[in-house]
Amino acid sequence: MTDWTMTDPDDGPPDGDAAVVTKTRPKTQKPPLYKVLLLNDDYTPMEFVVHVLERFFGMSHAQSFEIMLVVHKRGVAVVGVFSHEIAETKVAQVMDFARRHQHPLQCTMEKEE
Ligand code: TYC
Repeated sequence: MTDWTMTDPDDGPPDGDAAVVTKTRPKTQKPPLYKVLLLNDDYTPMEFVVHVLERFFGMSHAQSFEIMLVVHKRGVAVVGVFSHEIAETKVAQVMDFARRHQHPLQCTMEKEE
C-alpha cells in the first residue's frame, strides 16, 4: 500500500521566508486510477448486464443498454474509472452478483497508463 503522505514535495530544507507560498511543486504525484472493464460472454442475458450497469455504475437504462451493446459487439468496454479501492469494490460487487445469479459475466480492473 503506497503511503501518499510520503510523496509530499515539501520535504526539503525549511522555507526560510514563510510569506513565499506560491512556488511550483513538481514532485507532487496523483494516485493512479483504474479502469473497470466488463467482458462479453455467450451466456449472460443482455437484460442482466443492463441491470448490473444501472445498479453498480449508476447509469441510466438507455446508457446501460448502449454500453451493454458495445461489450456484446466488441468484446469489452470500460464502464468506469475509479481509485484502486473503489474499482476493487465494483469488481467484487459485479462478480458476486453474477455468481449469485449463476451467470458467467466477468468484470476486471486495469491500471490507467
Ligand atoms: N453476449 C451476451 C448475449 O448475447 C450479452 C452480454 C453482453 C454478455 C455484455 C456479457 O458483458 C456482457 N446474451
